[in-house]
Amino acid sequence: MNKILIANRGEIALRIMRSAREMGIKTVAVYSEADREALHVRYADEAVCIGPAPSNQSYLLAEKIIEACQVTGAEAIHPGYGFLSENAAFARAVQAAGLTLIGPTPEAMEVMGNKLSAKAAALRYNIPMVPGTEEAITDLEEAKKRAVEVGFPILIKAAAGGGGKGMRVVEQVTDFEEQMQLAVSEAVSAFGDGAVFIERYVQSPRHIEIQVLGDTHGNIVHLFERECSIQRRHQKVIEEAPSSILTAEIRAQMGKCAVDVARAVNYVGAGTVEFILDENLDFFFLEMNTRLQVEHPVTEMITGLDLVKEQIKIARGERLSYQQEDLQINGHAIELRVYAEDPENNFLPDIGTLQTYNTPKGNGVRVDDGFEQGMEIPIYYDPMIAKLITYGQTREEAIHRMIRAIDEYQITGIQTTLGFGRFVMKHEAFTSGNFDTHFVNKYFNADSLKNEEETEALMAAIFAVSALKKEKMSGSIALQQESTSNWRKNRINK
Ligand code: MV4
Repeated sequence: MNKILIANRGEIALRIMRSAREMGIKTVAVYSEADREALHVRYADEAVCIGPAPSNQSYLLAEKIIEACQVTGAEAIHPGYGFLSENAAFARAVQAAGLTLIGPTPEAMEVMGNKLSAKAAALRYNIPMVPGTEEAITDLEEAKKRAVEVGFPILIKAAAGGGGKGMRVVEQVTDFEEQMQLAVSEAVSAFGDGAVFIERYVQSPRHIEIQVLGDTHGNIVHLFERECSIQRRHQKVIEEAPSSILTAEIRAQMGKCAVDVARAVNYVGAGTVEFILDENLDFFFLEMNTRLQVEHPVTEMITGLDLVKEQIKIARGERLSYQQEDLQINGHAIELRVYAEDPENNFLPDIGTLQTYNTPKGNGVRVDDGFEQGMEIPIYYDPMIAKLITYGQTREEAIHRMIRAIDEYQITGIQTTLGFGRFVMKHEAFTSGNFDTHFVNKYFNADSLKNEEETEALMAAIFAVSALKKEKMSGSIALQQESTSNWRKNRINK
């Protein structure tokens, strides 16, 4: 494999290219008209424009991407996450064109792309699952009987949904019929597939996922867990590895289950098996994501592996160079997704130019980003600016390092989730490890960042006054002080 094409943009395209370059592999970028000046285009050895800004006219066009391979002589495609990364039809088209997809087989994508077929595959290996229906609901009365058996509240899920889309909580049996009809028509319009099923609703779950790697020789290992319980509206904001709640025993059990789920579809490549953990520390399989995930860096930090290099080696047909017993957790890592969103305004996406953009540096800090100062955040794509990852020997050290890194991060021109990250890092529920997926709703509101801002504003005022005093004493020092007070002012915008 001498040359690979990266069918993605932003931080993940850069991140993949960096690993490829370290392996002596040439890289080809593809880009839309909105990304002409993007860093991933500049970083690649070659770049091909594949269409206008909207992703359905560029990054989602399978033919354009395959054509770009043929034009440049790229032999393999890394799809990153999102876009075409879990599209079985794309995986088939890549194969048919005589190219290699750095990822799982189309068959594995298909089975895991539907929650009911995913559960059916997992059932063959006796994986714990939330009580509910194992098939799509066809008979309303039968379903209602099952719901009563399972016990309310229950959750209606769309088989074709994923990542929280198409879910509905039903509190009591008298609401069942109405909610069921709404769920089906929603599923039809959102996914073109009205298949729905029910599960008992786990009220205060923690979201824990296991990273797996499978090679083309039938070897499958897991790389332990990531916890992603701090999310809002099904969008993860903070992830960490390991989880603060798992015991070594549960970790081993979950790991084994994840490997079995992967084995059920002869999984090849990097994948993630998602579980929820209830108050009794019982865990249940939910779904499998057949791609490299946004939050993969925390796993890299605690295992010392480069997941993209592993993916490439697997795609080249190499065997995994380690067994499960060789792998261990070292230290603790936390990731904060820095979104161009305003936490004080219901996390509304914020658009604009990165007037100031300075990333934190130093020991144990990793920033995966795709922007530079002066660049505009395009409105066409995901509003994630960067991933800020900190590593420490202990969870406490990783948290303190995250706070330090957030304080160093300077972004002006747009609102970001940095201040929200600081709020979480300092919150007792998070530091004690006593939290669940309802953290944001339970503890965070628009006023949560107010106190912090007032302190910062006060500090800025003190700086300004002292600058003014010094200005009276000497004109030359005043200039220096003025820049300090500006920096303070910028910090308030975070
Ligand atoms: C659940 C659940 C509770 N009970 N299933 C959300 C994402 C998708 N992968 C599955 N998800 C969930 N499935 C049962 N039976 C809780 C979640 C869930 C969640 C639900 C509501 C609000 C936020 C959530 C965050 C993580 C998981």
